[in-house]
Amino acid sequence: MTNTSTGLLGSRTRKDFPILDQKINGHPLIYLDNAATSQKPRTVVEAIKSYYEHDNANVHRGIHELSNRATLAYESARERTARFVNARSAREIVFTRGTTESINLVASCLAESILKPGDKVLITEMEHHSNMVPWQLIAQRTGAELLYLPVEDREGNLALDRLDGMLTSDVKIFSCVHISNSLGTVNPVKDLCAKARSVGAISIIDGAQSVGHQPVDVQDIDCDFLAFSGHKICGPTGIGALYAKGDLLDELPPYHGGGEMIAEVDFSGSVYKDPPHKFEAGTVNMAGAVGLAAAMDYVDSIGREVIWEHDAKLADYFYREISRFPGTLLFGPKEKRAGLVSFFMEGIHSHDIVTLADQKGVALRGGHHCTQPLMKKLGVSGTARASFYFYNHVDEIDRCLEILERIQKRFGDHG
Ligand code: 7TS
Repeated sequence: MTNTSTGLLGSRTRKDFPILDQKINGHPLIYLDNAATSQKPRTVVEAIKSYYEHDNANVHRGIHELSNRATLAYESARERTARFVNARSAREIVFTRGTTESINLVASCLAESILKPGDKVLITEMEHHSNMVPWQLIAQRTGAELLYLPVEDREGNLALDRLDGMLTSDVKIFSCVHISNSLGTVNPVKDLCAKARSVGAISIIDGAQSVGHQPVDVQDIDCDFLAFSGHKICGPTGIGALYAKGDLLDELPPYHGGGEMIAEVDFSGSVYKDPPHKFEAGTVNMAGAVGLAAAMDYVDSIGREVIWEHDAKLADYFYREISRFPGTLLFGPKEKRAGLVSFFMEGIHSHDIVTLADQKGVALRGGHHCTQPLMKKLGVSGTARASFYFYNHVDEIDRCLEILERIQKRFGDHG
């Protein structure tokens, strides 16, 4: 593969990521575990440092200069986040700890307000545990039934021909991953949300793997809720968001009770603030929000169309090359995949692949990727996964493939 198209972006952005410039086990680090978490550019680290060095105070509570600055920084980050996903208003953005908390929040609040025994919640077999276990808990709590739209085969497509039969008027909630973290499947979320709407179901999209990798427009997708994490899009850990369409948040009960989410408290009860603050109890993650906004500025300065094209090219190349290895099973779509590839080498446990690759400086991920039921259905205990981001260079992919080939020859059943 030529170096030009996919090499330039990798070379241009690398200097912004000091962490990438190091040796692991005596070899240059090749970081291909971006689906788990991305690395952070200097601008994000600097923004957080500057916040703590100049502006830190608790938001909303204090009427003093630092508190005002902290409040402004926090609320500006909310505006920035709204723009990042093209929400109509910052009122539609609740800050959370990340995708997991966003989904738990919406699941818990919706359960209380709309679910009754016999209602159905439809998710898919390719959900990350964080979009599965909360619904299992909700089903137990409410007596609602949890249904799973099947995944057809190793190519990782949803059985869309089954959707109409499953999406009946009893389905009150439909929740689906945008991009699968273990398969690389890109689901047709706009169509899926339209179908959900047609039976009156609320739609929720898990955007953990999509928002930092391609343009995501909540108005275009027309979902009711979208969840995502900051740390996968160059931002810090411990911050993420839940987008909620229009005034949907007005109809939900609070999630956590505590300071910051109330307008007035009495011994007999409390009056809550308006959304989104009603859903942000306790001291919020100001520094995280500042870092998240800096991350969004950084990612958009590159352009998510460009990132998408770059990641997809690397993934296509990796997929094509590794498919030539004997005894190696590939997961996820052959075409139109996101920037990651999952694979299984006969005779080698995925954890051993990761450990052996690490000895040569390559960071991969192995295991069930928090999609254990899916792995079981596809007949493996886990896979090894290489996941890419814009700072990866095609030379790194070549080096990784070379190392994997050696591992496969030495330890695989077909070596
Ligand atoms: N949904 C998807 C699709 C994910 O990929 C992940 C994390 C989550 C939800 C949870 O995000 P969190 O930030 O709340 O933890 N995925 C992975 C992964 O693939 N490897 O490590 C974490």
